[in-house]
Amino acid sequence: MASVYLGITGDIIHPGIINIINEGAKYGELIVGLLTDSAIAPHKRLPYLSYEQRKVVVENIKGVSRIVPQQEWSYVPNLLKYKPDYIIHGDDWVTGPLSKIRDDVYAVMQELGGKVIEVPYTKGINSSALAEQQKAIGTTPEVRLKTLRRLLAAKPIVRILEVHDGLSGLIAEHVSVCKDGEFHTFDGMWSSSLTDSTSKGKPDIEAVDLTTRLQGVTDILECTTKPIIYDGDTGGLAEHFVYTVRTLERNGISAIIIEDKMGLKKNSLFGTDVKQHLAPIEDFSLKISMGKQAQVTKDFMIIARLESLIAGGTVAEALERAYAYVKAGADGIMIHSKDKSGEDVKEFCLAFRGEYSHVPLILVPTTYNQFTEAEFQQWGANIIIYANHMLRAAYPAMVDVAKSILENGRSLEADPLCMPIKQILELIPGTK
Ligand code: SPV
Ligand code: MG
Repeated sequence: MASVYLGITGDIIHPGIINIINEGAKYGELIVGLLTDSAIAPHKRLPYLSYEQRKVVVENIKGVSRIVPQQEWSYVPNLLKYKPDYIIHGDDWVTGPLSKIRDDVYAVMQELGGKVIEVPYTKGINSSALAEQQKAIGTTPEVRLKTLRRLLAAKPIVRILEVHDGLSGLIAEHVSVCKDGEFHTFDGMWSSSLTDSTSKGKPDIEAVDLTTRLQGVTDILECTTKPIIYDGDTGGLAEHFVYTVRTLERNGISAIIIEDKMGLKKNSLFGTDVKQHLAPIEDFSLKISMGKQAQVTKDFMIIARLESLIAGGTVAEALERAYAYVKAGADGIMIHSKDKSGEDVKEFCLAFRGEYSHVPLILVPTTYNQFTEAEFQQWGANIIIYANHMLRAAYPAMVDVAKSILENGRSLEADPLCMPIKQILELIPGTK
């Protein structure tokens, strides 16, 4: 019997997919290459269902003979492995970002002496449009919370953008760029103490309390579905920190990052005249382990942030602390620095990776931003946080408009600097 290969995500099953399965089964034994999370995540949104859940759904569809994992975005490795007589695909790949994938499939099927079947795309329904509609419905705290760990398992680099209100949350949720045939999006959001306090006209000294900050986070939760990493400053007293952990978990926040500073906290990027004091290793380790014991879910992450390099310490000192914090239960390590060369962070990352190959490493490259995500990946980093850019972008734009109105005594000249009224009325998804 002839064999037919069909690669799918199998996350949202709709009539278009059933149609292609029915068509494929007419040609012979239908092998479904089910894309794994790590095959999908660098190119598209992470599926709602895990691989195992998707497998259960798809193997119960009439016409599917067997399921094999497709570990790569490209079909080629599986085509070479299973040597099907046919491969079937919707004709939506003729143009657009999938056309390169199509060319590769044609080349390999020719080599194998097989055929490519293209079925007309089912009009009016597709998984991406359904996923957009799903976004409008929102998500649950439980699903959102888990997503960060799933992303870490599925993607070499998890890309996080600072958000400080619903509007910036919408940007992190929806903005995408198509580059070299691939869609680039942000994977999640950073709730920054710096931008939360700055947007309230306050200094970044833990003066905005958790309850107030959570009001802002709630606005973000209401209009987004992506995971959130919360900037927990020092975490406060260990006895208070345990309550913070549970409050965040209840809200579906995926992780908190706490920094090992002591006394009045100042923002780490301030000038060198601000002396930062570090907490004793034992005290900070205890705070981490108390937080870990307090959490209710297994998915919430407590990430330890090292301020050694900010405080003028050495990479060796930072490493000593990092190892102690991992032993205390930290789910990840954020190394911070304001050195523009990035050399200290790189040295830290490479040494840390030598000791712990899997503990997530988080970087906040505000000052050493000449490096790309691909380079940070080579250093062994897993999460890159763009920690303050949405707020920093908004402020000068607003000042320019305010000045233009003052200079001209009217707002006509400021119009090109502003979003058109029509666009702002349509900005919020679902507005008609
Ligand atoms: C923040 O965004 O508030 C941070 C990161 O803590 S940094 O400002 O770089 O210290
Ligand atoms: Mg902060």
